Amino acid sequence: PSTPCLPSFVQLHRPDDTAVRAELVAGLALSPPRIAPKFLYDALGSRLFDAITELAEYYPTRTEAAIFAQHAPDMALAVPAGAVLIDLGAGSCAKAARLFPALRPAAYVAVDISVDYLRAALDALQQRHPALPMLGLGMDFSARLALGPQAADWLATSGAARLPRAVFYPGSSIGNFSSTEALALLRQAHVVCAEGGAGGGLLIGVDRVKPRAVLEPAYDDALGVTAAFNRNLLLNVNRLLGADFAPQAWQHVAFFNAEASRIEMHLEPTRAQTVRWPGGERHFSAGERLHTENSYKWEPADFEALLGEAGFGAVRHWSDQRGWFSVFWAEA
Ligand code: AVI
Repeated sequence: PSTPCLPSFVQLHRPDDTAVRAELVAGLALSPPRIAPKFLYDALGSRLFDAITELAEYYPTRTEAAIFAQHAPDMALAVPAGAVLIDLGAGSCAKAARLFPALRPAAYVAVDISVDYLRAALDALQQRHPALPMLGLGMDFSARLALGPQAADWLATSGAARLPRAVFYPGSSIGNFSSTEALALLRQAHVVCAEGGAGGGLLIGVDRVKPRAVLEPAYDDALGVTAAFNRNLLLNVNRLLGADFAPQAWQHVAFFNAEASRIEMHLEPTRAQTVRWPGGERHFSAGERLHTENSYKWEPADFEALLGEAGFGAVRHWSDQRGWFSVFWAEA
């Protein structure tokens, strides 16, 4: 019997503390001020997001899961078997793992900002799939997506260098980028696919435009979990910057901006206040909002056009009965 694989791990360049502080200070100095949504995801923020996906109001996760469950056999006809499955923002790796039986990948690359988050998940997954080579790749692909030479070496050693690549980007995480940023990321994903063997492509989940009455509660739930998720960003900024945000003095604001086709999340101070950190401060007048996230909602035709602009070819499209969410396979 062959020896079971052990997952490999590579951590690429991580922004240092000075760069992170500089990014936060620059965002706070803007008018209106903004903090990038990646700062929502410290350890507690990631748990709060997991809780959001369980909420009755938050339809995207379960709608996408139902699309994958229903159409996996059809997807398996489009996505080449024996590909390298490259999972962007893998987290617990659960979504990709559910697709292993249908897609039968030859190797699995789980990409997340930190390999520390991936370690336990990949170790457990490797136990369940002992013969599947697995790599945990730590990088902030929201800044730039490229696998890099260490991952290329690992693919070569695993005999996977010339296999087709299926980049997997579920959850409508692409919606947290503006169309310009999304296009840049999709172009980079296209390069990653094109560097593998023929037949590769991108399997991506995208949330769609729908009535405000459905969208807004999904981002402002009755239990206040999304409010806690949003306000927790202030605690993360306090830790990273040494700032003194008082989360109880900020309220969660979320609404659908129909003109821009996006949910906007903001934090609004309930009273005028000055926030201080070593070497700086920012005065907020009452009601002066801190913008923390956009979540773009796409019409399928517009998203298909974006895929084409990014260099992808033929596109397959699956949706749910209500037309709330879309999954696309776009050939490289
Ligand atoms: C991760 N991302 C796709 C979520 C979304 O729906 O935009 C983040 C989120 N923000 C508030 N609720 C969920």
